[in-house]
Amino acid sequence: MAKHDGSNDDNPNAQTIDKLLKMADYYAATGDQWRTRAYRQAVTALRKQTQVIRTKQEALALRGIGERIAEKIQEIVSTGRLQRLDNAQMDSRDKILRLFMGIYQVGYPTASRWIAEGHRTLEDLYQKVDLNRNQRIGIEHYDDFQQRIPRAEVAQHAAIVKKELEAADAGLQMIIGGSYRRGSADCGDIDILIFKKHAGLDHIRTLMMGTVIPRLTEQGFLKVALASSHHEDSGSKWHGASALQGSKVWRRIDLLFVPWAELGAALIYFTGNEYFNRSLRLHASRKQMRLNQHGLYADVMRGPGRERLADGRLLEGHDEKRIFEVLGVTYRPPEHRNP
Ligand code: DCP
Ligand code: MG
Ligand code: MN
Repeated sequence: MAKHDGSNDDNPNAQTIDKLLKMADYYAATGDQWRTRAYRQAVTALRKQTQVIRTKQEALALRGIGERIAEKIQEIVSTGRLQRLDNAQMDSRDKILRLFMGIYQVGYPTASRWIAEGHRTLEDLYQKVDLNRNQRIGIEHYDDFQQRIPRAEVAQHAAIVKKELEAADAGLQMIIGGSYRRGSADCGDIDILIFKKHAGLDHIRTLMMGTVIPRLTEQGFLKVALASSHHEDSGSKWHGASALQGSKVWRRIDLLFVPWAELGAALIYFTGNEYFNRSLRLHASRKQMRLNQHGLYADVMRGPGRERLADGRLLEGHDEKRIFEVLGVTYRPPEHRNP
């Protein structure tokens, strides 16, 4: 019924043609016009054949097929595969994986599931996948969130936060943490610790959620709140996005509410980097201590399966330098915490 449309189903070399066309597409996508044309020419030559072309010699005998492609034809017929094509497809899967994992809060499991479901572009995901709100915002602001933030701009965002902290309660204080505190010239996001002398978490949370964050939102600085991926964070962290007046670029901003008693441990945790934190925690556990973002503890009780039964006795939480001291580690200023 259908007219001949150039499809290869009835061609004895259909399998070979299919793989060579995929190679042509691959080279076209990489901008290699010379190889793209060579592969297309080889396909044209194969389509005219009424016999299966099995060997390099048979392929070379055809006009329009050179040495390298002739070898590939033999590889396809004898092994059923083409190594070079498998590699190219792996490369492109890798690229898509990286693209998808670049979406805020999207990790390997989700990204690879989307690829398995046949999605290849951010547009595909946006149109066809039942995304959660964070993922939708992550795609809408993909380029924004991928860009590093110049150090000076981090300071500008922080100054806006500081002004509202002071307006809400003269005692509220802040320190910019993360890569900024380590002295980076640019940052992936804006990390701010918020605390008040002698205040507990509830008091700070009430001021932040009741006053500071609503005000920063009303004035257009905070654009959106993003749900945390960790349940235990809820109540002590606020994740979202902010933008300077007149700028369309949204930045990722994390506000951490810190009890006065835990300031030192929170500073260590939120200053990082991740590897430095890991090495400090390892050091603590070797000394039968435990370090987390709330404090440094001794006599941690463990059950038969090494599961923690109790946090143990608090050794130090408030004083950052003192935590290093109790751990028996020479104090390292933030700029030297980049292992
Ligand atoms: N952190 C950690 N382990 C993680 C994630 C974070 O210990 N898996 C700590 C160390 C980080 C801090 O939290 O320094 C802030 O996290 P960020 O993801 O904001 O990382 P940085 O601020 O260090 O770097 P970036 O410039 O990419 O934001
Ligand atoms: Mg950061
Ligand atoms: Mn952060």
